[in-house]
Amino acid sequence: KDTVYNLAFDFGASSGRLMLSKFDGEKITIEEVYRFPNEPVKLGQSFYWDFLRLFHELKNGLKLVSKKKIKISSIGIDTWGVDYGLLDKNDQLISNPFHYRDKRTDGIIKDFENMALLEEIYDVTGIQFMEFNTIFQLYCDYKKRPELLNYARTLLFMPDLFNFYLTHEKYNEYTIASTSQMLDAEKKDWAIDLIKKLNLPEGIFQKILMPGNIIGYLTKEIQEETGLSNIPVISVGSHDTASAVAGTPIENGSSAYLICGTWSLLGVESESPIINENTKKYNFTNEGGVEGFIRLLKNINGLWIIQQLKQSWNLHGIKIGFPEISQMASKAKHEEFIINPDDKLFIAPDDMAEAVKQYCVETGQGLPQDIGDIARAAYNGIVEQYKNCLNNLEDIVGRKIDTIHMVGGGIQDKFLCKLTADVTGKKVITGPVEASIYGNAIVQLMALGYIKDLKEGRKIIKNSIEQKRYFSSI
Ligand code: LFR
Repeated sequence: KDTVYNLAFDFGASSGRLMLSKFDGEKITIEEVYRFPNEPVKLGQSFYWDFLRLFHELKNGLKLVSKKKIKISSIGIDTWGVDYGLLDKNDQLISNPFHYRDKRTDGIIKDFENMALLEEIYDVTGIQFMEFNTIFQLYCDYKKRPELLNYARTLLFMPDLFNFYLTHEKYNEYTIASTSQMLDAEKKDWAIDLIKKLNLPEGIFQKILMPGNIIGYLTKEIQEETGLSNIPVISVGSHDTASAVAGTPIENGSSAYLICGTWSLLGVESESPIINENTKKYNFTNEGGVEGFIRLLKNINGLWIIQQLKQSWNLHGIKIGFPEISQMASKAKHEEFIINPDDKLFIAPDDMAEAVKQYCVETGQGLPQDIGDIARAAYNGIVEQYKNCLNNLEDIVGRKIDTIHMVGGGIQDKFLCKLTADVTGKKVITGPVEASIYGNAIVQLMALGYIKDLKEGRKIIKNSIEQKRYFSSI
């Protein structure tokens, strides 16, 4: 069989990359073509994504591919959730998209005047309350910068925005749109009543497009600029987490997935939304998945804390990388320090190491003494969340979970994997590291008819990678 080549772009909170996926009929191998930093910009009091730079880097990646002179079958793009750009009547981008860590939504849920409406939002959307959800970002736009919404004719989430400037087609892809907290989880379409009740302009929302469809073809301008031909751009699970779940070789209903990146996303796949008192109490989310599945999961503040610890030590002149931090945490003098990663302190502190120390002191644990102690407090906090979250999940779905499939960049951290097995008491199976790339690629292959369905895609992924196992030794 001929090899099929697809391009998968995955934009993360700190970097983006373009991978070339090669499918030979049995296995998928992936090759990194281009990696670039994603450096958000503080401008005045606001925090933005540098969309123009990111689009520029996307084109740089495409130019590199075109030099390879291979026949590319399609392109798929996934990014982080919730953020969006607004276009005016001439399809011009009105403002740079805000970063979800921008502070304008701080306290918005607490201050929300209409409690009944909050209840309704959860009942209809089934989405975990987080202040950065699109619904609250738009509500801030409406309250603080109404002129912006007056000019807006189109709302596109980050992947939709890239897709639009590549193809001139406007859609809101289903999985990314679900992160907005404005989709009706049952209907898999816009919750128009909610949108009206919030006084948001319903006209800006686009047609929902399911993963696995062709969005359009590279425009003439992009073809000329990059040297590529009229390649189709495909709607993948364009929320990175949706692609990562699709790319996880889950085999049965007693397995959970745990995606370890900047965020930790822990959950199961469900045939339909589960929205009840339990999911509300535990604040679980029902995000849209590939093949119509629901991603019933909890969004946990994850390796962000470790990433920020590294940054804070590096800024203080301590040249230390992730492997050393992990190593020092595993050998910490004091193994018992622990933080609550969900505490507001850890969302966007100026200095994460100081934030961890402050938390430990304020909660009466004393002062962590060194890098090992501080890092250990963070690891303990993150893994404790995994444990609680699994308990809640078992409560919600009414069955035991015996295996956790850990995927994403974080699984290169063996201490994290082992600690997860130890603290949760579950079997941990790791791989792939590049789950979102694999998930992105198989949905393209499904759309093009090379792979039948998600199940077959996951078999191929399992066939293509090495998995590791960790067992609890406590
Ligand atoms: C992970 C992720 C999470 C989302 C967060 C913010 O990269 O997409 O799923 O909650 O980023 O968008």
